[in-house]
Amino acid sequence: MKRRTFLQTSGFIGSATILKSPSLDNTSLATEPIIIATWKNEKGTKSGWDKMMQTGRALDGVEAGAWVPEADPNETSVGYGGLPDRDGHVTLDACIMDHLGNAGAVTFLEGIMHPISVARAVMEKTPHVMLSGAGALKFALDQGFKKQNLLTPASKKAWEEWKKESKYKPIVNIENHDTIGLLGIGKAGEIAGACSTSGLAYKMHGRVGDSPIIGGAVFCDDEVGGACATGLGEFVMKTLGSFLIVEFMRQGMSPQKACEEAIMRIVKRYKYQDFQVGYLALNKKGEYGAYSIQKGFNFTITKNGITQVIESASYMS
Ligand code: SD4
Repeated sequence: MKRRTFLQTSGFIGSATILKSPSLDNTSLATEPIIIATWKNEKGTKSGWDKMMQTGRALDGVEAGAWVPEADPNETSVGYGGLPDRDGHVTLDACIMDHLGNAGAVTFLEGIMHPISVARAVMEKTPHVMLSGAGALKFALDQGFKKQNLLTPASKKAWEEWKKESKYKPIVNIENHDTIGLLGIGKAGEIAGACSTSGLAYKMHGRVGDSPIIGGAVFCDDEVGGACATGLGEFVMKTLGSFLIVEFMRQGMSPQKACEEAIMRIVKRYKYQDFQVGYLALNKKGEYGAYSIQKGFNFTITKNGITQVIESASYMS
């Protein structure tokens, strides 16, 4: 029996849809719609904004924002064109979370251009939060996603160059990595978040980073706000950064202060700082903040249809 048929006959789809169907009527209007993303992602936030203006929903906005780098062959950290692992496989991690606390994620997924939409399907159409590897691919295919080769000639060439030296050190280049993390506030004032990546270039086969981890790369709580992460995922995972930031904001910290405290948690606990982590936070008033370990982290905002790229403050000057 196909998994989809199983879910339908077992009643999972029906019950999941009822439980998870977002109703925007009961959220208090706190702010103007806004969409914010890690790195220089103007096309992503703009496209997410446009989608959000059509449907009103933050969840649609953050998903549509992620589609842009996922489909862009020149973005070497996300989806199509992503740099492969050390064995030449482009493996994808993504997650999404809505204002009701529903969440979906995929890890170690190969051959699907839009992992963010598979993550959303996991959230909306299964009783689970996360599907991985072959199981995630099977679910995606059952849902109608098409399998394709995501390793572009340029990324293959870069990998072949890398193989000549094959030094395995998980360097996250400070300027040139573009995992997309997004936070949005929709027309009813509700918050949602998403993240999509092909992970660290030349990682070990099977390595999964923070990007599909709810509470790691993304966390939202509609009473407080949301946070998302980029950079060396191992440190985001070990400190559960996005969850931590939302909890700091719950205690009254501004988004800026909360990002700073979460970065300091990493800096203090793991004494060395030769890697990058960047955090972005948005509270329900529409205030945002960002902070990173190294210089060079920036983020993009679209609000009132106007898009801006802003340089983040950082711990290392
Ligand atoms: C990871 N956090 O897989 C991701 C990498 C990243 O921009 O953010 N790259 O660890």
